[in-house]
Amino acid sequence: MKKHILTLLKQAQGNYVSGQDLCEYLGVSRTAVWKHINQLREEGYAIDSSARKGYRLIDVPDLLNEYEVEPLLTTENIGHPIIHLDEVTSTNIEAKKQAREGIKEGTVIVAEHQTEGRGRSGRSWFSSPEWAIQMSLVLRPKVSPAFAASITQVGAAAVAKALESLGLSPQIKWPNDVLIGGKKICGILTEMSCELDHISHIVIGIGINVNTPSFPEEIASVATSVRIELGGKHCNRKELMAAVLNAFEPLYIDFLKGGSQPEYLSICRHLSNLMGQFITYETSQGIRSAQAVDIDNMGRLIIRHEDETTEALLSGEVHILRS
Ligand code: BT5
Repeated sequence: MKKHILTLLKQAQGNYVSGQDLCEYLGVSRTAVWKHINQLREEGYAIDSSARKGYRLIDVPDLLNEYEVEPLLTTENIGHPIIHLDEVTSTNIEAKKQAREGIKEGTVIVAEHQTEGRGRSGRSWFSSPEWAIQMSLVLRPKVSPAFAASITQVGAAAVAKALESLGLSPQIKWPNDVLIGGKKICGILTEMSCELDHISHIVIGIGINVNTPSFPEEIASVATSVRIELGGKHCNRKELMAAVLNAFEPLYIDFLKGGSQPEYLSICRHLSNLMGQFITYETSQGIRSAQAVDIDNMGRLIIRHEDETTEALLSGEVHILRS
């Protein structure tokens, strides 16, 4: 109901819509309309009311809710629905919980703030309330669990495409970072629940620093935001979130088809900051070094050792050693 009222007010483009028209169009009482208008006001929508003229939308809040983002989507599945939360420990934790309860594929959980944003291997993710995008996509791909790790690359490619549409030049650091000028603008945390041959669900958590003006000291030298990279220009978070989801869907369809040259891997190879670089990576025997030479069709990083043998890394923390 609130969604319909908002749509009608937006369509009026700043003009009044009479209470009577809203009631007739929606088939509800004046009291019901008034109740929903008040709820929208509580959520941050500035709505003027006049006994004679009706209701007029004056301003919309900068929120990543379904009313603001869904109309910008061109997708069939991804982002339908969007579940918007003010504050959550971690959108991945919430998405995993809801996925276990049977939520549909394509659902996106987005929060204005995370109190315990998570990175990989127990690391933490710094979220800046109302400045960043913190969202988790719930997917149920019918592919083998062994193939699923490369889904992180679908997310990275989608974010990179969306950032390119803003005129930025992102790079992708395998397996889960998107960088600009060597600094991290986005991190991705993929978590999977599966049996041996069957994926129950995958949650892809995407954190993007959008309008964050500065970062805590511990990450200030490694982190950046869209706003910083645009020279202080404010970025519309709703449009960026929609651009990521719109880019994600066709790349994900490619992933599901499992063809030999999927677009998301071409993007990840093309934008990779590791290709040809000497890197260090962690093994159970400690840190080792090798040269990164390719990303294969399963999204694995192919590295070449000094003795010319190659190895495929499925995931892990990689650092550039020297050019
Ligand atoms: C990641 O881990 O980069 C995955 C981050 C995923 C965050 C999203 S937000 C929505 C969803 N819900 C969650 O709880 N998580 C996901 P990793 O590769 O382990 O990198 C973590 C490291 O990145 C930290 O140890 C810091 O050094 C750095 N870092 C933390 N916050 C950052 C930020 N906002 N921007 C840039 N770097 C950051």
